[in-house]
Amino acid sequence: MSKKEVVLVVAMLAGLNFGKVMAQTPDNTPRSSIALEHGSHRLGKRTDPMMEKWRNYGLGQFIHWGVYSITAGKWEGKDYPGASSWIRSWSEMPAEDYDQLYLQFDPERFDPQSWAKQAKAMGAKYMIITTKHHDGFCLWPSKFTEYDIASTPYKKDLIGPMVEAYEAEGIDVYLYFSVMDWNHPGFRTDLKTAEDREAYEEFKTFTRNQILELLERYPNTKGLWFDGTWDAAWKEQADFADKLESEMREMIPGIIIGSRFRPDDYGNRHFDSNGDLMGDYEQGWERKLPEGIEDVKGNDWDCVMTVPENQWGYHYDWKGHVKTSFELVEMLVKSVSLNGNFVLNFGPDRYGEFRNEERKLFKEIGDWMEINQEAIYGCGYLDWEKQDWGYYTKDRETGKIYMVVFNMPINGALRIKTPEKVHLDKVYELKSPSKIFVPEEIHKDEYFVHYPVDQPGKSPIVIVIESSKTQEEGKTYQRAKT
Ligand code: FHN
Repeated sequence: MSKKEVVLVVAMLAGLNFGKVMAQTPDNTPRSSIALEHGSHRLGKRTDPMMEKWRNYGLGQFIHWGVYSITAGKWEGKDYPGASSWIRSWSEMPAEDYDQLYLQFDPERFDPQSWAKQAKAMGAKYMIITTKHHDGFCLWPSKFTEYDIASTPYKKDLIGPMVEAYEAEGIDVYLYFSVMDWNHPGFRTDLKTAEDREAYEEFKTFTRNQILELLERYPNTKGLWFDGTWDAAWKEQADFADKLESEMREMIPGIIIGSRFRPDDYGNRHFDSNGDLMGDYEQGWERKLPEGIEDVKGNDWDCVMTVPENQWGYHYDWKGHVKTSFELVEMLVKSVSLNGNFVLNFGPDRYGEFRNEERKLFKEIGDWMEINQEAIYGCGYLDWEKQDWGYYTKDRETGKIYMVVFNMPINGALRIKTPEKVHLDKVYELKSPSKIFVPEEIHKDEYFVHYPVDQPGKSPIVIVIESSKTQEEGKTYQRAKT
C-alpha cells in the first residue's frame, strides 16, 4: 500500500476530514481536494504571451542526438532490440565500453544552420534538443562533469550554435533534460538505504547545478522538456523539485515546463493527487494521440512522435513500419484539432547528418505545410460534430474553419453538421480560393459539400468555411414516428 493510501485509510478510520480543503476551480465552483503543498500550482491554462505563443505553434521538431548515435542500435554486430538511445542498458552492451565511446564523438558534418533551415522548410515553429539523455552525456561543456562534449575530439559546444541557428530561422528552442543519469554515481532508481539517500543528495545537487547552468548559458530558451522522472527515488523529491522549478521560473520568467518534471506530495506526476495538471502542459502523449477532446481534460498538451515505432536516437536500420508523411500530417492535424502541438522526432547520425528518410519528410511535410499552414498555425479545436472525412481546425483569432480531408468519400460528398443557426457564408478550397463550393442543405444544420472526385488528391485537402450566426431556421422535416 502506497504512503498516500495508508495516510488516507488512517484518516478515514480516525473519522478525520482528511485535510479536505475547498479549492476554487476556474469557474469558482468549490471543489473538495486533498491538501497538497507540492501539487498543481495553477488551475486552468496559462494565458500569458509566452504560453499563447506555445499554444499556437502547431508543429515542432524533436532532436535526439548523443553518444548513442555512435552505436546506432547495434553492438559487436548484434542488433539491440530496443530504442537505440537505450543501448547502454542492454545486458549485452558492456557499460564501461559504452562510457568510453564519447572519446570517438566527432560530428564533423554538424551544420546547425542546415538543420535549422530544414526544420524551417518543414514548418516547425519550435525545436526540442536533447542536451543530456539518460546516458548522462552532455552536448554542452558542463562545469559539473567531464562526461561532456568538451572531452570529445569535437570539443565545441553543440547546443549554443543550435540555439543561434534555429532562432535565426525564427524557431524557438526548448531544452530536453533527462533527470535520469546512468553515468552519475549518485543516481538511484530508488532509495533503500542510508547510503542510497546520501548518494542521491549529491545527485540532486548535481542535477540542480546542471539545470541552472543550462539556463545561464542559454537564457533565450523558451522552456525545458524534462524526461526520466519516473523512478521511485525522484517521486520522493516533491519539495526539492518544487523549489527547483520555482528557481527556474525566477531565472527565466515565463519559461515553459511540462507535466513530466515534478512529483507531488504523494509521488504523482503529470497530474497531482487531485487530478490537476502539474506544470504548464501535459507531456503524457508520447507516441500516441488523444481520441477525443475530452481526453485532453481542457489542458494544453504536446504529442512527441517517432518516425519508426520506437526509435528516438539514430538507428542504422529502421526496421518495421516507417510512417509516411501522409500519416504524420494526419497526426499533426489531429493534434491541432484537439488543441495540442505535434512534435516530430529526428535522430541525426554520429557525424551530424539526417538520414534520407528524414530528409524526405522535411520536404514532403514542408510542401504540404507551405500550402496549408493556415489550417495549423494559431488553430485549435472546433466544437462541430466530427465527420469521417477528417478533422476540423479553427483559427483562434479569425474564427475561420478548416476542413482537413484525409478520407474523401468515393462520391465526393463531404458531410457537415453545424450547431444550430450557423450559416455557411463561403466555402472554398484553401489552395484554390476561386474554387468555391455551394453547400447542399440536406437537413436542418446539415449539408453536403460536393468535391469533384475526378481529381483524386494524393495529399490531404483543406477546405475553408467562413460562417456566421443566423436567425434563420434550417430546413426541418417531420420527425419519424417510430
Ligand atoms: O526513454 C526516453 C526515450 O528515449 C525518449 O527520450 C522519450 C522522448 O519523449 N522519452 C523517454 C521514453 O518515455
